[in-house]
Amino acid sequence: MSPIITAFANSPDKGRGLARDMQVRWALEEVGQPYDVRLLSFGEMKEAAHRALHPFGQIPTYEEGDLALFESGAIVLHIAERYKGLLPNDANARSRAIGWMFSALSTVEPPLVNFTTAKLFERDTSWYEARLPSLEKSLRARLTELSERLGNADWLDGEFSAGDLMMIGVLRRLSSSGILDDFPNIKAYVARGEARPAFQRAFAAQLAVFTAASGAL
Ligand code: GTB
Repeated sequence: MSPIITAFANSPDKGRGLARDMQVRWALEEVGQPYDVRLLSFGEMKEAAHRALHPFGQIPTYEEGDLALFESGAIVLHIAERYKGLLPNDANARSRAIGWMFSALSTVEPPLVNFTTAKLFERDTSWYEARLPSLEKSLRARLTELSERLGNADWLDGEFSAGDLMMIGVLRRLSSSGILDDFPNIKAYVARGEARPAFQRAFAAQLAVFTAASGAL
């Protein structure tokens, strides 16, 4: 039986692959594991049946036999441990790759989300003009540190790993902001990830969902 994941029936990102089922789809494509998708409306995500899988009523979830998981990072880590191709064999390199997964979600993503959320949803607040420069400063500081560590390398630590997958998944949310133009090696890193055949297949699959939903409107 193939694993089943959940995704938006009609993603607000309009098929740009920014919702977090994208990372799960990408991981499954990297390891060559077919999967099924259960599409959910916003209403269905908040119903008891889905909350039994996801306490916060969100996507993505992952079901495989009697295992049910939520949290994209935990799901990608499970896939990387269960199937070959996303974590190195060497124990120390493996731990470092997992460290990069945590770093993506807990060190790089917070300043990025603070900044993008303010830009998207908080323009009308009284504090927007005063607060945005400090949010941008924090984000740029973190990107500078990441850029210095990445240097001229293709990936963060040797071969492509689940750490890169999660990091690129986070960084892609900056693609339309123009900020990555100031960090050419990070921009090239994101493009390298997006050029991977597994990414392309995952992207096409989520875009097909959005295209079908738009046609049905
Ligand atoms: N920490 C959780 C994880 O990593 O799995 C976060 C899960 C999460 O944020 N899920 C979002 C969700 O279900 C979708 S991905 N939201 C509905 C709700 O909370 O009611 C976040 C997301 C949504 C939309 C865009 N977009 O339109 O660009 C990008 C990212």
